[in-house]
Amino acid sequence: MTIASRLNAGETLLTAWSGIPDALTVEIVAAQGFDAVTLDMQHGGHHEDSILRSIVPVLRAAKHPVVRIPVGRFDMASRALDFGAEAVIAPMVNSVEDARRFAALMKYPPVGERSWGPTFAAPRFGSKDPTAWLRESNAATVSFAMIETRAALNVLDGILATPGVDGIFVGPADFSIAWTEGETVDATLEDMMETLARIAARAKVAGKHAGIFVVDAGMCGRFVEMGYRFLALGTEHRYISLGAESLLKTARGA
Ligand code: 3PY
Ligand code: MG
Repeated sequence: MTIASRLNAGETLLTAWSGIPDALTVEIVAAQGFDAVTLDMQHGGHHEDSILRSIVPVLRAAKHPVVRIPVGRFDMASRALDFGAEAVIAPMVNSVEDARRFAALMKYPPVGERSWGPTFAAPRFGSKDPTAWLRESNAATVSFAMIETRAALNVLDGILATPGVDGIFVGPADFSIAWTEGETVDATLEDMMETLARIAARAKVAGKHAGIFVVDAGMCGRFVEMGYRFLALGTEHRYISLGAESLLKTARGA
């Protein structure tokens, strides 16, 4: 099962979020109960080499590898796919032209302009037939355009209508900064929840997937109710600190 087929079947998937560019750390994260592991090149420390090496432990744990590329580096979307990523998240897609360029590098012709060379991806997924790979890749990979500014919100329907864009992914931290015009950063801001619900509803009407980064795990149910089906819970910093805190509490009898 690919991440695409599971999302198409209406499943709700939880992805871990990794910013530590180290395959051993990713191996530990991938062994937890997540459905996917997202390797973050935007704010996390992941880079080409760590992505190349970290996808292996994710696949070995039977999880879906996902990559968030840096802002505007749509060329990295093709590379992440060539390394074996099943989905790519592009941050700060603020115009239909951004969406078009992102989709172009995610999809092979005739949808896009992705160049041929699945050097690591095809062997990692056991494919020996290049034509089958060419035929199947566009449907088997998921492109998520991030909606996290007012500019993106204003052209949401255009982004959703862009061929090759399979879904949107909301960045609620940046969205809260935009929403409050720089007054605050609060990914749980009540004031913007109605708009986040509307974004998921518009994605559904357009037949596209909706994902979101979740800071407060207790809000997952609410986001699922809104229609979000790809939920990110991060990051290793939190996994480590929450684990240590819990152990210490137990040890000290609190
Ligand atoms: C945001 O909340 O702005 C994000 O980009 C989540 O990683
Ligand atoms: Mg963001």
